[in-house]
Amino acid sequence: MKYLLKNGTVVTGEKSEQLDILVEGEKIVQVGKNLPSEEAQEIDVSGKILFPGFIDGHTHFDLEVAGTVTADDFETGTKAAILGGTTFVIDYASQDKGGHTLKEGLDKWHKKADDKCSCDYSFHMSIVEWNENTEQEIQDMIDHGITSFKLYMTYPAMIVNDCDMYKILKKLGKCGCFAGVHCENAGVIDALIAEAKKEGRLGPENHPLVRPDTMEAEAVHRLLVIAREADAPVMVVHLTNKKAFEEVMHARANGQKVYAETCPQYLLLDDSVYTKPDFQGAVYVCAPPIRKKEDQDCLWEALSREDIQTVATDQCSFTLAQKALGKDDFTKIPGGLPGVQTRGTLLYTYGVKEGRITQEQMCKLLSENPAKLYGVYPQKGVLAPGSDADIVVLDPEKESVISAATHAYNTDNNPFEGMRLRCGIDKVFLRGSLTVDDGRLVKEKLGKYIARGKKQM
Ligand code: DUC
Ligand code: ZN
Ligand code: ZN
Repeated sequence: MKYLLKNGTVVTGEKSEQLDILVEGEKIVQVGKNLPSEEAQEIDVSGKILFPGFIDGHTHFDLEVAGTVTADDFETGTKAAILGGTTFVIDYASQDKGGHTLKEGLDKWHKKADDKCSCDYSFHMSIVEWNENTEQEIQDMIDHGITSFKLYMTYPAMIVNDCDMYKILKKLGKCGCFAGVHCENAGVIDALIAEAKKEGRLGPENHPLVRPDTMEAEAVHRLLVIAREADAPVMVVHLTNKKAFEEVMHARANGQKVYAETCPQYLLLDDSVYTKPDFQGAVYVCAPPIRKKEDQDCLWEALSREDIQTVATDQCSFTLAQKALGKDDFTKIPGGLPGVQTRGTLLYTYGVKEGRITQEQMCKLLSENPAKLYGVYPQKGVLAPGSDADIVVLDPEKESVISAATHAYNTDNNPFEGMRLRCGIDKVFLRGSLTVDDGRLVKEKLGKYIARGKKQM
């Protein structure tokens, strides 16, 4: 199929220009002014803004958390993603503790995802322990196109000790790869949870109190000291607060290569959500927790200075019935929020339209930078000849209100419920196929596994 998208505003990380885009098969073949249509189907996109397909480098679909499984799997989750303009997700696959291989973990995640996805997909590999085979296994992952990894500094099933962390980071650094790290101080959080329980404080309003910003910042600091010793670049994933951000900036000032990711919930919500009545605070339970207004301000400023490289979602959704598993004990509430459907429209509405970031910066945060970080640039992340025709046609005039009654997730709650969107995703092309048209999903399950190269950032 050949399409000619006429007169849209084509955005890159550097500039926005009114141009035509010619798509043939899966690729963009030409970008320019007044391109002749020849036998291509012409689509008038004047007044629309064209972004490279958004890339979400942080999702959890079909993941077991706190004795239950996320409400959205790869099928429902990637439908929501593509409706929101995300054409490529990178989900976190995980090794199991107790002598299991990375390959076993990866095979498990392929089984969850293969043939079910409505957008393209890949995996980061979570490494939970080090043994004599880990170096070779990392190389095998890289050969399979898995070039980014994840380490957890919390959660009993995933936590890596400092010794293993050092060895893993050092190996990744030598390979030209890096790990995204979940930074929270597990030991102190356990102690704060024990105190809360002893005092009979069992409601969701206690969740942010037992996982304070200082304990995220401490873990970021420790990670960066270890990464320095290992001579390895790292990414702090889901960065939430000012103190943790200052640790990142401090390490950079010392010459370290540190990437940072944040998420819409940390930019747009504050910790008052945890005090909502009738157990509604449970909807917002995620780790790290949602922070304070001053932390939001810090994160927005960091985006505008380009000190944070990407905005991902940490999509990890549960129904209210699942959240109610923690009705009598907030530590049993499965942690996570849905987000893949509204990341782009929220960032455009509250970032670009409110003058906090430019649309070119939005393009870097959602498309160009993750493509470079995760080794798929310029196949993805840019609207240029030779690139995959992953194209988001955003309508800057459309208005809507986020609601669980209309969203595509398999959940009955939405953390952004009631928030106004001052734009809409009109069309999405996935490798040249029109998959979303007039805001509706018209083609499903065209997503394929994308083998990735090494970072280019
Ligand atoms: N945090 C969450 O809230 N859910 C899934 C994983 C994570 O790190
Ligand atoms: Zn995490
Ligand atoms: Zn996560």
